[in-house]
Amino acid sequence: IDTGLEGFRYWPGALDATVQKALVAEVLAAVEDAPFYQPVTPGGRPFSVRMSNLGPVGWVSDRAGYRYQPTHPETDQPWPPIPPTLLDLWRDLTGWPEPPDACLVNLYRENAKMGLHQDRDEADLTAPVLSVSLGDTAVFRVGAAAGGATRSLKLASGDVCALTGPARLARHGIDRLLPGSSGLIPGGGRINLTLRKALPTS
Ligand code: MD3
Ligand code: FE
Repeated sequence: IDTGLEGFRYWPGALDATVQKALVAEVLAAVEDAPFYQPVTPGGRPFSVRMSNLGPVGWVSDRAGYRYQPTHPETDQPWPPIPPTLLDLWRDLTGWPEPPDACLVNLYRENAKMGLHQDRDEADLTAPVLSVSLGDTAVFRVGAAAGGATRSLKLASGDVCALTGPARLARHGIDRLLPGSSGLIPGGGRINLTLRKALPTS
């Protein structure tokens, strides 16, 4: 598919049903020690998406702002490690020389969405972001960093995309889910995994 955005790479159906099931089980087991929580924006508005993280650092948002930190904001424990399956996928699909140090786990239940935004909290904005969609199909919106028109694209379970080069600062968001489009996630909905390099390369 052509999103009209250079650097937006998309692999529909990259993960088959067996791999998707195993990945959901692996991620849900990992987040038993780092429960999903509901962050608030710096302005104090709760996100409709629930979040957790895996890896050396995780993305958090609260009254103090957006940042990456090594511990869960509610348990104060380190985030669980990123499963090897995801580290392999990052290496195979991005070819980036260093492994990711952050995996944000976004849980969308039926009415969750994510407003249009840019991802710019990472130290090195030349490193790619890799996104894995699991569960219900999402209506994803993406447009150029500079603004202007956006395009809508459906992200289904097992789809993977990488944001590299000029697409790295693209504006993007999730308008809505297609509820019940997949039975993959216990309790329903969608899990999105985003793998990133958040810390500066030392
Ligand atoms: C385009 N997550 O966590 S993933 C996010 O489905 C985020 O949960 C969405 O946006 C989700 O920040 C979208 C696809 C994605 C991720 C990062 C991007 C698209 C992107 C970074 C730059 C441009
Ligand atoms: Fe984003």
